Amino acid sequence: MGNEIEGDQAFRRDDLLGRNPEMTFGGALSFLRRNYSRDLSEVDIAVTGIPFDMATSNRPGTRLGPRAIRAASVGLAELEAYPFGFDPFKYVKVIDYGDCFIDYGYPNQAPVQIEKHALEIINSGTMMLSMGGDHFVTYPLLKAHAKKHGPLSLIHFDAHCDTWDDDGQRLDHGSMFLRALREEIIDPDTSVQIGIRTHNSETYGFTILGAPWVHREGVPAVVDVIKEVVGERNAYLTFDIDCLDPAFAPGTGTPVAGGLSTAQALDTIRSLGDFNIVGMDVVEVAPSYDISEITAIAAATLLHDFICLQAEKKGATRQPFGYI
Ligand SMILES: [Mn+2]
Repeated sequence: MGNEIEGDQAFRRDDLLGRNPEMTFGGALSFLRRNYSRDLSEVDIAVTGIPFDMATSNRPGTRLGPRAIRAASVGLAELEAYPFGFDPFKYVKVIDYGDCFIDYGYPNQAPVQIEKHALEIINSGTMMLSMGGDHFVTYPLLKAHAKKHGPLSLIHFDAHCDTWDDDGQRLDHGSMFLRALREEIIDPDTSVQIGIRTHNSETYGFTILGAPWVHREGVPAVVDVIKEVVGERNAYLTFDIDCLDPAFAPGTGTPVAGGLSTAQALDTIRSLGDFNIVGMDVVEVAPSYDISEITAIAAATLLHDFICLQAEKKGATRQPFGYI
């Protein structure tokens, strides 16, 4: 597995598995140093950026999220994965698929471009992990995934429920889950929203685990509820980085106090290995407001850990290092 090439694995490696030596401070920045490629044959997971932020209600800048997450991922691209204790790339073939092309002059075309980009990947049988972009991008991503898998359960981490009402036409990062519900591409009765701390007069049938509840009851209780509500169904995982407290994710457009810690979020994600999650995104990373890459590192780690869960499905087993 791998070969003896040193550096710039993003375009020099000739094997999708394994890792080669790389400078954390140099080299071409692909996600986790995986090969940049658009060849989906034999690929298990394609990671791709969706640099769209024209549906943002408050501070813009998430179009720069994918490149920041790629840069922050370098620290996770060496050593065995923690706390898993294995190299996920011995088990899963992962590529960096580059970014979805978005013409900023025609924002209304973006949903179609994003859905088409997603269908290219998932229709080949490859799992898609997306880096936003504002949270609106999840709407076309969900549409694409529902075309393949049927109506999906949503496992949704966020400070906001994103179910405010609109006219069905707006590009708005706060209304797309109500639209998705009305279009029956998600099923609220088997969906959970976690970390919410903004009021909405309607739940629309979602099970809502507010941030205060998560702090009081703890991560195992969160996982129990997800098990009960989502169960074995096909689910889509969407992680709005503003689910994390602004102390842990300052680099985002609509921060809200009182959120989850990065540790709570990672502990939760690391407990989702038994679910049938068909796709994932991490959205709303806005590097201009970030400090010392705090937010981008959290986003990169969430995606990295989800990849490790897929490696476990392919036979990798956790090798704990001390008490974990
Ligand atoms: Mn959101």
